[in-house]
Amino acid sequence: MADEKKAKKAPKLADAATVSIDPATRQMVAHAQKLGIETVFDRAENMKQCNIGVQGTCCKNCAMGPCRLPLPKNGIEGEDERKGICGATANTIAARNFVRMIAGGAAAHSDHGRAVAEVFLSAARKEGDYQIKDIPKLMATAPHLGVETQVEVDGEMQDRDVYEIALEVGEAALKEWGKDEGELLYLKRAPKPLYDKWTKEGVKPRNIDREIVEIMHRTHMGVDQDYKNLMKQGTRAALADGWGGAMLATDLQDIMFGTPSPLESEANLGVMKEDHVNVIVHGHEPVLSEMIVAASQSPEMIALAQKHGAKGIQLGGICCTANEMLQRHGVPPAGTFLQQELAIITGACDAMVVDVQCVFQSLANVAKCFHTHLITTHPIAKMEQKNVIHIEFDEHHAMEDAKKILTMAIENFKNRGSEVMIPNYKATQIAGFSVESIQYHLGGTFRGTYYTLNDNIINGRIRGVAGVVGCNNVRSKMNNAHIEVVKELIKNDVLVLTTGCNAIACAMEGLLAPESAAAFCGPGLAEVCETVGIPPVLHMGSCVDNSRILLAATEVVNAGGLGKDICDWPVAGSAPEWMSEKAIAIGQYVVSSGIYTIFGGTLPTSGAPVFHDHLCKDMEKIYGGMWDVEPDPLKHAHKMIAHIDKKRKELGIDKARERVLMDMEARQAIDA
Ligand code: NFS
Ligand code: SF4
Repeated sequence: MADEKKAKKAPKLADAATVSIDPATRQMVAHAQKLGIETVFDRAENMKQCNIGVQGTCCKNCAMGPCRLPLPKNGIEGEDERKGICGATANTIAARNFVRMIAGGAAAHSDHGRAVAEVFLSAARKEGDYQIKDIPKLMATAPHLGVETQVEVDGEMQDRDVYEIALEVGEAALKEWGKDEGELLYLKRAPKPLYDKWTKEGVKPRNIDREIVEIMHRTHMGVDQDYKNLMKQGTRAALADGWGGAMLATDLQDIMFGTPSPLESEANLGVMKEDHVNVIVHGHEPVLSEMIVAASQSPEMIALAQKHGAKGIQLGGICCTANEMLQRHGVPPAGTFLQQELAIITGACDAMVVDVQCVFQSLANVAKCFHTHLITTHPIAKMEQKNVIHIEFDEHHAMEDAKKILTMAIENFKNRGSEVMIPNYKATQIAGFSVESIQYHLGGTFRGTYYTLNDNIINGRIRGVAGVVGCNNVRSKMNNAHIEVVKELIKNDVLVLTTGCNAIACAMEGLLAPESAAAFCGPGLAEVCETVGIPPVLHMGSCVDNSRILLAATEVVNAGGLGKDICDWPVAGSAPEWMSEKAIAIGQYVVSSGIYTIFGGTLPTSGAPVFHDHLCKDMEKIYGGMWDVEPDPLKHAHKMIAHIDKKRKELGIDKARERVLMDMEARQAIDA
């Protein structure tokens, strides 16, 4: 009897048939359940979300609490009298939590940037295995960091030595994290009216680290208790991310590893190969993955793989490392954030190598059921489980480390069990659209400009542009919102720029193939895509590469004809399935750069309606951009389209679109 009482209830299982719109994921979740291996989808069934946390109104910033302030069932009548033990209001608590999420996100992106800057410096000093590859990008970046690219010799200007420039660029970049005076240098890359707004509001970041630390101070028990003032600091730290840490990460990575330009690849778990050594690289900093790519292409490693009975080495990526390896080398993503466990459950993953961010600790438990080596590589990201191997990756002997890791994977090939199941699903994609390559593609001229893009927006063939980005979240059907939102946008002639796990989701659904223009687009966008030869959804990289979207938005302003600031032209942002603190940091820097930004799922502000309105209404008056939230994908897309149409009207280009559509109808009638 006692034993019976003690016997635990069996955990619930997810319904494999409905976890995702992706067939590979459904197949693998069912397979995992058959093998008795638990995945994130099953755990979500057994872990109920806390309703107060979802509302953003739980405070545990001191040991008198936690204090919980849920919205009363019938809403709030009259004055909101909810308060914590110290008297903190729901607005204060939600705002403190929100800006702490910004701090977490900005810290993650920016610490990634700092690590890249440190490796960059060692490359500039010719110390390690990394080089300065993209000299034009170095030359273009240097002036933004106050570094001269030319020097006067005998009255004539001459180019300076590349490595000398790189050294100064690296030093100037690193200073951005902790300089003791001034403001972030990249802020001046924004359109002047935006820069002036930041000045007027007093939100220009001084240095990256300081803004994050100040959030931790202000949100300590009993400091800043005014949600508007808290959000000013939230904005400052978010801008330090978007126009600081993340943008520096992108620029320095491009200089070291090459600026992406379009290339063809594939996506989804089906990129793994049964007769190859499969190495999955998961995480975020390309410093690691660049070396693994290089090592995997070395004749020595390929020969070793063949000696061990494999045909070769197949790399695959998960999360933003996938996007980094894809955009520069065409290495195919094996999946998004929610597919990380599934890559191991194929039974064909000989090693999974991880660095930082978005890595499930459950990978260790899953790896235990297979032969897979799970290898952590970063000093700040280890796992407690005993089966995890830690090989610390160091830029000074990066190639050696990469070869060591690959050798372990190769030697593990023979240990695969009988349970190998690689789902037979993958799609073709074109990825790697940087600001520079879009300029080239859409410009169509020798020098390239954004004028052609602007022209097509003005004449109405392209209704507007949307950045659709961000994570998967197990609380909704995987990829469903991503794909519905993107499809609805392109159907309505909105060109989509994508990064992060949305980019991988779009690739898996074939939206990044040029053929998707004819299949899914409205007539205007289809015409432009077919003429220029681009897909209607442009893969712009990883999440730190959202900085590319900021700069592309700025290029549009600079090309002319669409207003003087980012908030003037028809552009919107979206994260349909967000989950990470990084998404909140990105959301806030996009909003305070003037862009209407809508999230799917829920926002942790719903329990504090006044604070919520500050984000969704007041922000527009201050920065021209604002937050919004809408879980229904179709409504979500149409809110973005409504914003785009509002901006077209304000610019006086709403009629042009009607004319274009009428012309098209006439032409189609003749064709028919
Ligand atoms: Ni972005 Fe990249 Fe994916 Fe979300 Fe995680 S991988 S940094 S945080 S889950 S998009
Ligand atoms: Fe409660 Fe105030 Fe302490 Fe937060 S800081 S836990 S609201 S007493």
